Amino acid sequence: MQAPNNVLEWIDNNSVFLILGHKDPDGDCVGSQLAITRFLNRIGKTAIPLSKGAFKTTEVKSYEKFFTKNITETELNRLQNPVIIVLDTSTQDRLGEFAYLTDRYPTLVIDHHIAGEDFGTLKWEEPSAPSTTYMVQSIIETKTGSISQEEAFFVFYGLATDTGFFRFLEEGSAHVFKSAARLVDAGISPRNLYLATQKGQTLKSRKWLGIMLSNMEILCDGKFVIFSETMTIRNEYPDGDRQTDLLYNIVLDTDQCEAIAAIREEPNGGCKVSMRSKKYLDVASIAKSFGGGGHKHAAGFETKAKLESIKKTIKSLFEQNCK
Ligand SMILES: [Mn+2]
Repeated sequence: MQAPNNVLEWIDNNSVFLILGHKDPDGDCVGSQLAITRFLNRIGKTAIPLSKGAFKTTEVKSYEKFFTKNITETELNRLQNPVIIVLDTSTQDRLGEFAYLTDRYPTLVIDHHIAGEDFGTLKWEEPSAPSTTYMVQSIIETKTGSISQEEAFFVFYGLATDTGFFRFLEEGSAHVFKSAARLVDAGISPRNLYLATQKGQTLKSRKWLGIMLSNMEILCDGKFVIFSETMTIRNEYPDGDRQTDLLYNIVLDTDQCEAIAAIREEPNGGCKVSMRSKKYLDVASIAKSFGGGGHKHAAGFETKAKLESIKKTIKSLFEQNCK
């Protein structure tokens, strides 16, 4: 992939960058923010990665220390003509508390999702890219012909986490492996990087898995599964002890399972619902009907409904697809 000329020129023409990502960052968000920061520093530019977090998951926790969490008016005024690069989101409200900065300074948006929102002074959206870091890698390589080991680590981090360590890639993705090969050539160890993604996992999280698995409700001979997480469970198992992706995958990887819904009770009495599907069920359209959103295979929504009542609704939606 070749980074577009107008993106490269934008980087050439500016020297002070505020690097933003979405709130509740994931591995790709953190990886792309830190890779581009290191790269801009390497070519003699100032780059400040900003993020309020929350750095909840083990995947991102250890990178929290690299981010600036607050920037004062005085600090902003001291910067010489700053510009903004937004990574891994193309909607302004996903930026959380730093969104106001994009009303103030010219903004370049780089993302592999297409939101269709009119946002940013300049926008590079590439839905065919497997991760935002993949796009950042092409900027780095197009501009300098090489990538540093540290930059390569952060790029690989985003690529590996967004592709489930390459498991989600389909036919025609040889170019992704070629890019990854260049990162390994730059000196990174995929094994060490995998261990880094698991850092901070607790034995208690395995007990949480056990509780969630023993409480799961199986519908349509295992085609659909519903998890319920009450406040009682949540209070006992803090965020760092919840391994939701692992839970979903353990179940979705079985022969029978097509989709799961995980209902989580919230302190306000309502619920958050996350859904995943494997092949055909479009969970995004279900989420949309409740005012949420997402992709065909991963979507979610929030509701004021109580756990038992939303569970009943989802049960009947799933059962309509039993066949
Ligand atoms: Mn991403």
